[in-house]
Amino acid sequence: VDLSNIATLELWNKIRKDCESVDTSSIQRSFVNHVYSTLARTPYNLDEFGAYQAAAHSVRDQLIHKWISTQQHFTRSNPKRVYYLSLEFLMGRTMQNCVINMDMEEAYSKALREMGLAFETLYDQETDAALGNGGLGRLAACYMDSLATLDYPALGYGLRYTYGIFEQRIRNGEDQVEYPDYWLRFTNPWEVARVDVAYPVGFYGSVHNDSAGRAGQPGQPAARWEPAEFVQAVAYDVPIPGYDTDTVLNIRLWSSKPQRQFDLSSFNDGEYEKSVAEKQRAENITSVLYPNDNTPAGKELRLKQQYFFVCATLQDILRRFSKLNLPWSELPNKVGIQLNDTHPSLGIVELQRVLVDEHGLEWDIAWALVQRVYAYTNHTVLPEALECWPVSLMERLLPRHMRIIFDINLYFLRSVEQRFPGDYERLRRMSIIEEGHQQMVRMAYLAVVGSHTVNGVARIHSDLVRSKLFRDFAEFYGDDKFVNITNGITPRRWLHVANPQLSALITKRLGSNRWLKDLTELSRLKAFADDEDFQQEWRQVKRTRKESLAEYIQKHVDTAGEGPVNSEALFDVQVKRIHEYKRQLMNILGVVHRYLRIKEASAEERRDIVPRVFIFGGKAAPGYHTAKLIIKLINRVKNVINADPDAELRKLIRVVYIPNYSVTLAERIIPASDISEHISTAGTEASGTSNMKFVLNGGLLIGTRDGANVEIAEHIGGWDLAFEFGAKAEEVDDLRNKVRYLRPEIHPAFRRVVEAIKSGQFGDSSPFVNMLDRLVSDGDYYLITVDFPSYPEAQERVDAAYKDQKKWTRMSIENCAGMGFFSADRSVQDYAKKIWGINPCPPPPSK
Ligand code: 7GP
Repeated sequence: VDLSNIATLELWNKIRKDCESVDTSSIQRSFVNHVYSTLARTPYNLDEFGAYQAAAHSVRDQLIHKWISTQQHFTRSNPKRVYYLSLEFLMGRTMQNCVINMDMEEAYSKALREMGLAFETLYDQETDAALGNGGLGRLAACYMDSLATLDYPALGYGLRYTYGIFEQRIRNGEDQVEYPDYWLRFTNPWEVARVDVAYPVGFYGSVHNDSAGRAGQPGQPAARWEPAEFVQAVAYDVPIPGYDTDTVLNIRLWSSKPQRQFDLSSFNDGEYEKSVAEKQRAENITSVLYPNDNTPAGKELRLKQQYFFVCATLQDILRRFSKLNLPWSELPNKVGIQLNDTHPSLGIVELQRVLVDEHGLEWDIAWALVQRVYAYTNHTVLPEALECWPVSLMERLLPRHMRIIFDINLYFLRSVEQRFPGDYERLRRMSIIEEGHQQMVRMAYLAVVGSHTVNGVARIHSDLVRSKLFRDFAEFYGDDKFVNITNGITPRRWLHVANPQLSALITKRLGSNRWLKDLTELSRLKAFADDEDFQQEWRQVKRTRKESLAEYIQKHVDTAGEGPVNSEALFDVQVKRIHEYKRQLMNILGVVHRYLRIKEASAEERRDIVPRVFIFGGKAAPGYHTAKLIIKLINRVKNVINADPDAELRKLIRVVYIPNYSVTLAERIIPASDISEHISTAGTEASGTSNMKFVLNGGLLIGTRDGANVEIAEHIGGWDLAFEFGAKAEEVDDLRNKVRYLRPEIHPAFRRVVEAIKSGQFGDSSPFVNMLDRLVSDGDYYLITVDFPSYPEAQERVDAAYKDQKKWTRMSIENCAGMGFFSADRSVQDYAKKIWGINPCPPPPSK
C-alpha cells in the first residue's frame, strides 16, 4: 500500500476506527454483514447455530483489532517476553468469555434483541475447544486469561489438534466408550489461520560431523543433522482478551501439513497415491490429542508431536529475537520459556542444537544461555507419570538430539562427580539416561538440568518435589532452584461467567465488581457471613443453581425413568479425571456403605438422615483398565440404588453419572455443589484446581491434606470450615509398608461393603473381584482401606453441619471470602516475579 500520502494514511486510520466501533448500529451492521456475506444466509433461513456463527464472527472482528494493536505495542516497546509452552490448552467455550472480558455483553445483547434475537441463548451453540486432558491443560487456559488481564507480554504456544479429548458416552448404562471429538467440523471462528507463518520440521536421517570445523567444545564439534523427512508447521492464532483492558494476547497453535504441495507433473498413478499418503502422514502429527492424564503414552507419534511442537516454536521465537539485531548474550533478557511439564522439554535440546550447530556458538556459552532461558513446572510426583523415552527411539527419530542429550548428561555428571567424588551411586541416580535392559531418557531430569528454576504447583507438592522427587538435584544446585507457585484459577470464567447469580450478589454486597480484578476483595464478605438477609440471598443462589443442574440431568442424562433429582437434597460432587490416586473408588464404596446403612435404618432413624445426591463425572484414559472398571462400578451401584423398590429410601440417596465431563459442564456443575470431594491419597494430587472453583462458588470441601486443599483450608480459616480426614503425607510411606507386609486388620464396615458387592448385590461381580481383593490383600497402594474408616465419619460431620442451615451458610460465605489467594492473577504475578523477571506492558491509553 502506498501510504506516502498523508491523506491516504488518515483515511486508513479513520476507517479502522469506524470498524472498531461497538455502538448498537455498528454491531447490527457487522452481524447482518456476516449473516449474508460470511454465511450466505438470510433472516428467513437463519437458525440458532447460524446466528451464533454470525455473532461469533462479529465479536471476532473486535477481538482481532485489539489483538493487532497489542502485538504492535509489544513490538514497539520490546520488553522481555515470556513464552508459555504447553501441549495442552483446555479452553472450553469462547464467545461469552470474550464479550465479558471486552465489556461488550450488554451492547451485543441490546443490538441483537432489537433484531429479534436473544444473544445469551446463542452461547449454547458453541462447541468446546477441548485441547487438553484435565488440570494441566485447564491451568494453561486460566493463565493465559490472567496474563492478558494483567497486560503481561506473553505468548502461548500449543498444537492445533484436529481431534480434541474424546467424547465419552456410557454404554448399557455402565461402560465408557469413546467417540472422536471432531471439533473443527463447522470451522472455528476463534482462530486466525496464518498461512504466511510456516516452518519446516525434520525427522529421522543422519548426523555428520561438521567438516567446516566450526566452534564447539574441544572434542565436541558442531554437527550437521540431515533429516530424512520434512513436514511443515503452519500457525493458527487464537486471540485471548484480558478482562477490563485492551490487551489481547495470542496462543499460537501449530498444525502439521505436508512440506511439498502435490507435484502435479509426476502424474502416474503410483506417484500420485504416494504423495497422498505422504500428505496424510504429515497431517497425522497434529491429528489427535493423546487422551492420557498423569500417564505418558509412550508412542512414537507422541514423541513426534513433541518435537514438531518445540521445533516450530523455537524457530518462531528466534525469528522474533533475530529481528532485534542483538547479540546472543541478550537472549535471556528478551526470552523466557516456561515448560508446562516435561512434554515440551525437548525444547532445551533443540535450542542447544540450533545455537551450536546452526549458529556456531561454543557449547558452554550456548548451554549457559539455554539454562537462563528455560524454567520448568512439574505437575505430578507419581513415579509412573514421569516421562521417559527409549534411547533407541530417540536415536532413530532425532539422531542429533540424542547425541546432544548424551553430551549434556556427560558434562552434567562430570560436574556432579567433582562435587561428590567417587559417589557413583549418586551418578547412577542422577543420570539423565536410565540404565537398564532398555536405556531410557528421563525427561524430568533433562528439564531440571536445562532450566534455571523448577516449580511445583502447591506448597505441599513443591516440598515433595524438592525433598523427594528431585532431592539429589536440590542438594547439587541448592534449594533456591526449586520454588513453589501455588496454582490459581480465573475468577472471570469460574465465578462471573459460570455463576452470574452469585457474581451479581457479591458485586451488590461489596458495592463494586473490583473483586473481578482483585480477588482478595472477597475477604470483605466475611463481615456479612451471619447477616440474615445476605444468608437468604446466598442460599437462594445455590438453590437456583441446583435446580438448573437438576433440570440438565433430567434432560440430558439417561436416568432410566427415575424421575427428577431432588434439588432440596445435599449435592455431593466428585468430577475429575478418573484415576486410582484420586480415589473415586473410595467414594463409591462410601456410597455403598451409606446405602446399606439406610436400608437397615428404622423409619424413625431415617427421619434424621440428610438426603444426598451423589454426582460423579469424569473420563478415564481409554487404555486405563482399572479406571474404566471404576466407572463401571459407579454405574452399577447407581443403577441398583436408583431402582431400589423402597421409595422412601430413594428419597434419601441417589447417584448420578454425568457423561462427557468438560469445561462447559464444569461451569454448570460446580456452582450447584454443596460439597465436593478431593480425596486423593495424601501426597499424590499435586494441587487440584477444581477444589478452588468449588469453594469460590460457595461449595464446601471434603478432602485429605493433599495438594491445594491444605492451603485452601488455611486461607478460609482452618479445617473447621472444611471436612478433613485421612492419613497425612508424612505417614503414607510407613502405612504403605504396613499394608504391604503386615496386613493390618480391615475395618468391618469396609469388609461389609466389599462383601455386598462380591455377593452380586450390584450385578455380576466378576469384573470387580480382582480389584476389590487387591485392596484387602497387599495391593492397596492408595490406602483406601486405611482411610476408609475416617471417611464415612467425615461424611457424618458433613450431614450434621448441613442440618444447621444457618451454620452451613455461614461456612459457605466464609469459604468463598477466603479464596482471594487462589486467583490465577496472583499465580502469574508470582511467576513473573520469582521466575520470569518480566513486567506488565499495558497498552497506551486510547485517544
Ligand atoms: C495435574 C495435577 O494432577 C493436578 O493436581 C494439578 O492441579 C494440575 O496438574 C495443574 O497443575 N497434572 C496433570 O494434569 C498431568 O497430567 C502429568 O500431570 C504430566
